Amino acid sequence: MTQTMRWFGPNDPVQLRAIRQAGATEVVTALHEVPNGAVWERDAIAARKAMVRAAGLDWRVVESLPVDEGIKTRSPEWDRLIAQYCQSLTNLAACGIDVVTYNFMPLLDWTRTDLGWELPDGARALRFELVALAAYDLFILQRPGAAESYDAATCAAAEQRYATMDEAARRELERTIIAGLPGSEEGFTSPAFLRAIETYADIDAATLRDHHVAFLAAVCPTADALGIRLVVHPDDPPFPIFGLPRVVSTEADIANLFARVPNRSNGLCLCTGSLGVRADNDLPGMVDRLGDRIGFLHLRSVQREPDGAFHEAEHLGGDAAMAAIVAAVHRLSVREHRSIPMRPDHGHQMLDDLARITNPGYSLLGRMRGLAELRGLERGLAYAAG
Ligand code: CS2
Ligand code: MN
Repeated sequence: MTQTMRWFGPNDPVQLRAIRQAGATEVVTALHEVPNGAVWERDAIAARKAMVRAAGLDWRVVESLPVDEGIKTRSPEWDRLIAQYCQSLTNLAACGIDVVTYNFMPLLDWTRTDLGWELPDGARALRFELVALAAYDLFILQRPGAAESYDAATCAAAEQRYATMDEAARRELERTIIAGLPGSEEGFTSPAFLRAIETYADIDAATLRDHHVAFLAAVCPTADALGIRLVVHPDDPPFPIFGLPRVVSTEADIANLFARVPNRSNGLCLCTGSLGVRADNDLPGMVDRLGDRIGFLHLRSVQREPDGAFHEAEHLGGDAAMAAIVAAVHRLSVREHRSIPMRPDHGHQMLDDLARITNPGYSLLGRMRGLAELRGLERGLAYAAG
């Protein structure tokens, strides 16, 4: 595997030098300052790449080139937005980028309800509780029809939870869920979020799948010609939230996408943390079966909890069978003679980072620990395999 770390650009509190010292050889990054949908200019890409190179690292994987909402909803702007997406791909290829990550989740990217959940050892993890999400949805957002999205027990627990929260806790929950986590392109206020949800009123899962296929059918020929792999990041969490469809949550979803758009450039960013929330996703099996489509790996683990909750576990702990996953990746790399870029996707906030301002999930020390463990695991498996 090619060891990378995510870097949020010049404003990231984690410096390139630190990423290099952590042992990564490349960063994955994006022009976060460019508004959604706008073209990434060649000069700007080249300048960012030069900055990364000057620090002794490389940049070959983009995370993410965001897909504008107008593409997901097939708005009248669709043709223009597709042309702009293709132009960005062309500019990226000219600067030596060969993998471009995106996701197709409506409105929200990854979603959590607690950004600083204390673990027994004092480190902090990201956590998702369905009951807390429902409390926000039902009683703070007050989304019409929200009650239909949850079973009776969850609604009752959410009502109780809401009643125990003071005003500050309610605002904090609202901020955590919709203000925009690092890497997501948009943040909302609750009224704006409600209006945005309305734009999906006529878009069910089947329609969103069609829109995803239409997007790929339009951009993959360009990506094929440029030698770029477009890799879709799965839904996080991998089920519908706020009544919005999510269509990249299971192996069947992903296999269906490859069947409908067979182009070579149509690929996957296999995120074990996102997919691993569902017990019915067989992660090592997905590496085996989807292998040649995998262009990028996000390696982390989650611990599933009762009542639809989960938290982010240590990279080699939790529910993801990480040794089996990395063993499958090793077999794939040998079979295809390639080194697949990977990154530790999130890490615990720990040690000196507990006292620092950090991007939730993206503090340095927890990711450095994760990267070191994953690197050691791969090295050991490769040695054992001869
Ligand atoms: C990332 C996602 O932080 C994360 O969980 O894996 O934000 C990812 O970058 C996007 O979904 C990809 O478009
Ligand atoms: Mn991920």
